[in-house]
Amino acid sequence: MHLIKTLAVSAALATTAGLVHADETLDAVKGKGFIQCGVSQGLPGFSNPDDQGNWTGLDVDFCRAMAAAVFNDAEAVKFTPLSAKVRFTALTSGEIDVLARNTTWTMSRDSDFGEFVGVNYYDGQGFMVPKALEVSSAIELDGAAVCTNTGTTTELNVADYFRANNLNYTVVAFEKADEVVAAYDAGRCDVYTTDRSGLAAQRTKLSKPDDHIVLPEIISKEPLGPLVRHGDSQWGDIARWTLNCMINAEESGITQANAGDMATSNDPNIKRILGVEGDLGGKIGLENGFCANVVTAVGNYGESYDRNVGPDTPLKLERGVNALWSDGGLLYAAPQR
Ligand SMILES: N[C@@H](CCC(=O)N[C@@H](CS)C(=O)NCC(=O)O)C(=O)O
Repeated sequence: MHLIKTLAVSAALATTAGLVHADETLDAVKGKGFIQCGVSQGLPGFSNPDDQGNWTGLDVDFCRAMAAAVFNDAEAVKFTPLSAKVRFTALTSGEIDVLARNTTWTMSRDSDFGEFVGVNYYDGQGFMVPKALEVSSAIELDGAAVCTNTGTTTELNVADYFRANNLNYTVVAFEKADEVVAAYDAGRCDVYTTDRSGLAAQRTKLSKPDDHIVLPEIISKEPLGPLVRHGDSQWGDIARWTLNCMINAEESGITQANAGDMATSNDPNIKRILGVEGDLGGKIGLENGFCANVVTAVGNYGESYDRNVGPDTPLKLERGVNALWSDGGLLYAAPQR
């Protein structure tokens, strides 16, 4: 009797203590007709608005892919630009449904703020300096003024790096990324440090990009990926399998152009990925053809990579560790079966 009462009380407390989001994001999203996706305030290649407010980028494609998975409409998504500092509160408060914003998966974030569903870009932190500084290694940066963003792993890693190497430095930190770029461009600091993909992106905004070099050191692991709130495993599954779908599609040769034709393939794996066989979509509250809808609307992971950050874009990032495992990279999605 006592036990039953205690359980009833804790269930009531759990509800009032904010677990109200559990298992209801999909319903809420369907009710309003779109996904609210938290993105950066403007990071070319990842999430960046043009003059008309049209967003593009690898993270934006992930948001659109989720919209295609849920609504078969990649436009059924709205974007909330967030600074690094406020991004997690936006997720935990319910302001956004998913955060796809060059966010590093760490243990404390995974426990404090939400559930990371995978990695859409494997990165590491680097340093950019003006060529005029005549520095060729980070180890020569003793006494440097370092420009960076607040609320990031970047701040923490740079502190670790300088401490571990007995180097002194001063931080020049801003909440807005464009303020960091402006300060560095104006010579208010000697070094710009962030994820290497971020350096490639922000470099395009400098007044003379060719006057700067990225130093060889990679001082951290930055597995960047989307996350959802804790406590809603169905919504987490939808996000996770949207990402896995894009990676598995690339591995199986399914592209934006051929996704329709591939439905008639004899390959059972391709049939399952496209939902022509099996009921995998239904298991997570979606249509069985959710992945076909994703690839038709947005393309596979490699297509999104090439379009947004690859060698033919201003960021010029080689696939490197972001290649499929079968090509020697780290991208390895769990099977759709
Ligand atoms: N991956 C790191 C850094 C993320 C970060 O916020 N980087 C800055 C510098 S590249 C940024 O996204 N700026 C773009 C913006 O705030 O719009 C983290 O998760 O803490």
